[in-house]
Amino acid sequence: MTEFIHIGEIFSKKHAGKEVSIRGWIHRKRSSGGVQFLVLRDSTGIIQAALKKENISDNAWKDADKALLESAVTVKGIVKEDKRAPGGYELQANAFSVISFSEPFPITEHQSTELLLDLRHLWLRSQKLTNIMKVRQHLVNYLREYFYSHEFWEVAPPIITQAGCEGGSTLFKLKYFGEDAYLTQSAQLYNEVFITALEKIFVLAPSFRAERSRTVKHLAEYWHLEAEEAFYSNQDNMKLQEELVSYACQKLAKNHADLLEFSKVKPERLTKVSPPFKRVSYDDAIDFLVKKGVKKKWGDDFGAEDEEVLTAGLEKPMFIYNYPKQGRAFYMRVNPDNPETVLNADMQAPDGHGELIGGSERIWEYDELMKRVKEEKLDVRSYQWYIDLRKYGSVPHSGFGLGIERLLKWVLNLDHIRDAVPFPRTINRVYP
Ligand code: NSS
Repeated sequence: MTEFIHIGEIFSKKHAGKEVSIRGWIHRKRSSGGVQFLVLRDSTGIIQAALKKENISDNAWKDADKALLESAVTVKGIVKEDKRAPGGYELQANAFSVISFSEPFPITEHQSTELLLDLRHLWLRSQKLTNIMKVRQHLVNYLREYFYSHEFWEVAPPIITQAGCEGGSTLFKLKYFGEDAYLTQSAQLYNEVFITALEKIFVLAPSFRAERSRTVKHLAEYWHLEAEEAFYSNQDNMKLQEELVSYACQKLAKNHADLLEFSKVKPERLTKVSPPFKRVSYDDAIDFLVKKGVKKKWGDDFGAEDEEVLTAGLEKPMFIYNYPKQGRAFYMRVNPDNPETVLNADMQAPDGHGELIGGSERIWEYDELMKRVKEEKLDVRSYQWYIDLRKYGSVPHSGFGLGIERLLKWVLNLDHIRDAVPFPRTINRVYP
């Protein structure tokens, strides 16, 4: 049995001058005289293999000649230091075989965005998307690590639900054995159940929004990292959020500068992300926009352009807190100091990358919640279990939801959120 090593290991020096076997895909190829140069790719990197006619069998030479880009192959050869080769090493092949020949690869250099999306199942292997997927895994890992090291329990709420959380207009409806149900928009209402058992919890799961808007920030299916914390105020909630996001940014900058730089992000940009983040009240944000000449009045929502003005040139995210009660979700606790507003906060990314987090203190008293459910004309039956929680040892609590793709879009400065997820679901795409 041949022992294969990963391409990445070759750059560790210890294999220099020795014979190794690798397997992967042909990334590029060219030939000159009696030598074929194959650039091979695996999950850990790329390396050039030089196949000299006199060093390999006739059949291997013919197969190498015939094999098109993206064919899966194995190569055995001697590792040679070579300053001219990318990465400083080259493989001088003495054996080559094809695992499977590729047909002509349909993606060549300059392709339209639409075609690349149609061929997403083939485009995912590109170095650009591979790198993004790697950063994504590290980012998620650090976010989880933060929670695990701060006494949070990871929970498993349902995806199919009858209790909409963020308003009816973006619910995906489905038939559940003859009953109406929805794909979840947020685990929040269930998260509020778990805190009476576990106090501090988090969940990472898909959320679904039937978003009609075609923007660079909206997906119909996204990965939602949500937390809920017993005995936390809105202030405590913001502190937790800024610590969480800073922790992940710092770790990425420290441990994965190579991946960041591959995506043209300077690690120092993320090193600067540390608590505290700027906190601006909704009232002050409106004043700020008005002073900048934007037509806004108290009670208006912030659109993408407003967010750009508010966050232009920031080095780290900021919070906007205490929004008008009108238009906010039914579960947000009313601000005792100004009942026209609620105790909530959104975390906005710099330079108009959009809202990273939405969070709030929750209504924890029965009568107040019942009043809001009725005001919003929600079907009490679907929410009875949620309202019930206020009857059995209810406590003040807060929580939030962070969109993983939004965070990754900002971290890597991506133009569009669809590249932060392998198979983007948007209003006009559910294939492949
Ligand atoms: O609607 S949110 O602002 N808030 C909630 O869903 C709360 N129920 C969460 C909670 O308190 N447990 O969404 C939270 C975040 C938001 O800040 C974005 O980062 C992300 O979820 N989000 C999205 N990402 C991608 N695409 C879409 N359509 C989207 N909608 C929200």
